Amino acid sequence: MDHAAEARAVYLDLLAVAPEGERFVALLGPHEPGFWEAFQNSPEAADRAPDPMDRWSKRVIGALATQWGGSAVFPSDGPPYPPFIRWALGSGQVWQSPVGLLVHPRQGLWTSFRGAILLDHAPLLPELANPCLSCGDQPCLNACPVNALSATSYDTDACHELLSTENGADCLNMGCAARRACPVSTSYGRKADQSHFHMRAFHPA
Ligand code: B12
Ligand code: SF4
Ligand code: SF4
Repeated sequence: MDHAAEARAVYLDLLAVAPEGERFVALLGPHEPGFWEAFQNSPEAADRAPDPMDRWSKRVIGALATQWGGSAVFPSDGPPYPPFIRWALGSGQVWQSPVGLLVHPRQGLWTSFRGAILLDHAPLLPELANPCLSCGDQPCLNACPVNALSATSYDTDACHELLSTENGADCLNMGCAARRACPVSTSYGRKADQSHFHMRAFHPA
């Protein structure tokens, strides 16, 4: 099996590969359908200890790293945080969208990373095109009710302020409206429950 297929077997998508010095970094994100159910049925989701999804990622990506002869790195290992954004932009398979967030042709603005694996070899991936270049209306730009997102900034105060009100229930329950507005996001099939889980981590009750 190739690396992309091995990742999918554990509900992860090999989203991008970038050079890192003499080595290569393989970036892994949730693969839907299947990721959310696999996580929900995991021992980490059941044990009620903190950070279940990070612990799921460490177990599953740690095992893949051993299988592939590499070493695993995780986005929340910090500060200082590992440069996931630089790696993603250096891959030629993920781009910065007009609202600042990263966009991937399979996941749209739902793009996110559960971890990465540093390798001595580069897994081959098919070439992909930046979806924003052929997106006429760019609906992500007008979706945030408080205009918190732009190409160069993210106003977290304005975002939290909205999430604290009734008008923020939509973002809190379904996930960020800008991320949802992207037509590529819509075709990815991410469950609202997963978005709610992350929004609650970002904006606790
Ligand atoms: C710290 C952090 C945050 C902090 C940022 C605090 C700040 N502004 O100072 C907070 C808690 C606010 C945050 C929030 C979110 N984050 Co964040 N965050 C990170 C993290 C762990 C480190 C970034 C960092 O400091 N790098 C070091 C500095 C030197 O580099 P930098 O490029 O200048 O970093 C800046 C950007 O990363 C930016 N940023 C961080 N998160 C987000 C989210 C958005 C929407 C935007 C526009 C910018 C942004 O803030 C950083 C500091 O200025 C990265 C993972 C990583 N290792 O990179 C994820 C990461 C950037 N976050 C991510 C996500 C998805 C989110 C959320 C959308 C998740 C959620 N729903 O809960 C939320 C935003 C809420 C929403 N509107 O939906 C994804 C981005 C994916 C993408 N498509 O672009 C990453 C890559 C994590 C991942 N596992 O995939 N995040
Ligand atoms: S809505 Fe269009 S412009 Fe915005 S991130 Fe999605 S594809 Fe790109
Ligand atoms: S979560 Fe809602 S308020 Fe926050 S940036 Fe996204 S659309 Fe705007």
